[in-house]
Amino acid sequence: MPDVYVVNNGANTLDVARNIIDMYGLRMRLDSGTWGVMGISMGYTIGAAAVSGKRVLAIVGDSAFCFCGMEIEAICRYQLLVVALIFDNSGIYRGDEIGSAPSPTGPIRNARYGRIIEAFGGAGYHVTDTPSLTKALIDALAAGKPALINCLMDPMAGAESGHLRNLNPKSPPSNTA
Ligand SMILES: Cc1ncc(C[n+]2csc(CCOP(=O)(O)OP(=O)(O)O)c2C)c(N)n1
Repeated sequence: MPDVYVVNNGANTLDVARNIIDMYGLRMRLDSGTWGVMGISMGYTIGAAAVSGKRVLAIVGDSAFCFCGMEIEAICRYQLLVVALIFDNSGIYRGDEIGSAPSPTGPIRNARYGRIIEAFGGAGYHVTDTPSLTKALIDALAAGKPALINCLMDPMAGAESGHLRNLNPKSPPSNTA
């Protein structure tokens, strides 16, 4: 997508998008950098849209969005050319096992994030498969007004990001001799 800024935040959502989405211009892809700090996405998005006047596509995990989602109000107030695309697996890395009790740290299951932007006059989409995601994205980018696409995913999609546990210090073996 030449001429569209991409902002990216999340864990798997960040890792995968980083690897597969091409960049067509210098500094047209903004993300949280090495340590993946959550909550930067809507601020970076507003900055990129306000300064450049160009369209901005923010691709974010549902947890990442929850850190800063109310900025959608500012995006609508200033009528910025922003499309927020939420990859909603109802979890951090991944959602809960089907049938299990909801984890206290994972975002709410089956949320309707599209309704947040509708409250402020933007366009909300709710999609559950690839063809409807493609159509919503094309329509939203063409519409020239703030939009939010909630892409509901399989909660089992995803893995621990970065395998950071491999880097944690390990206790020495206990000396029982
Ligand atoms: C400020 C801050 N708090 C907490 C974390 C820990 N953290 C790492 S990834 C993540 C959320 C990832 O879930 P999501 O955004 O839904 O992306 P997914 O992996 O599901 O695609 C959190 C809370 C962090 N990186 N930054």
